[in-house]
Amino acid sequence: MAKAVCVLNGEVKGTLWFQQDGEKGPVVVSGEVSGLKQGLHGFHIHEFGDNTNGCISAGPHFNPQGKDHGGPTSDVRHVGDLGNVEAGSNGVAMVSISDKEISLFGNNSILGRTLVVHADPDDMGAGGHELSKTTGNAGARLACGVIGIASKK
Ligand SMILES: [Cu+2]
Ligand SMILES: [Zn+2]
Repeated sequence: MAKAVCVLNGEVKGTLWFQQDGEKGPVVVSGEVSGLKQGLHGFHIHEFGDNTNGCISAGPHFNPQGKDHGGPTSDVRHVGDLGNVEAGSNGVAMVSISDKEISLFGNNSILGRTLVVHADPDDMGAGGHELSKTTGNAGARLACGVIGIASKK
């Protein structure tokens, strides 16, 4: 079992865990994000593990195959497109995602890259906005954190 972790820092807080059973298995993402406005918030892996200029220096969505933006179940998507998390009226989003594109191994590895939570919903490429095919028009980057190798405990 490979395991990674990300601590989000910014206007909202959170800790997310990534677990993968074997190199080909899906990655299960779990944890929570708190301090959010109620509703949907874009949730992506961005290309760089660089936070020197805050979440901006994380760069674009992780997209090793040069595809258009989409949603997690779209045929056409960035590897980093994990869709949205949804916060309740208490501002907390409980995250429970199983994704077949991201990996902790090989070309699609998310280790050393940045997880970003956005201010607005990700339209999964279908919003018709000029940004729909690149970012899902998910708005500002509320918080981010670099994904690192977790201890075994
Ligand atoms: Cu993003
Ligand atoms: Zn994307």
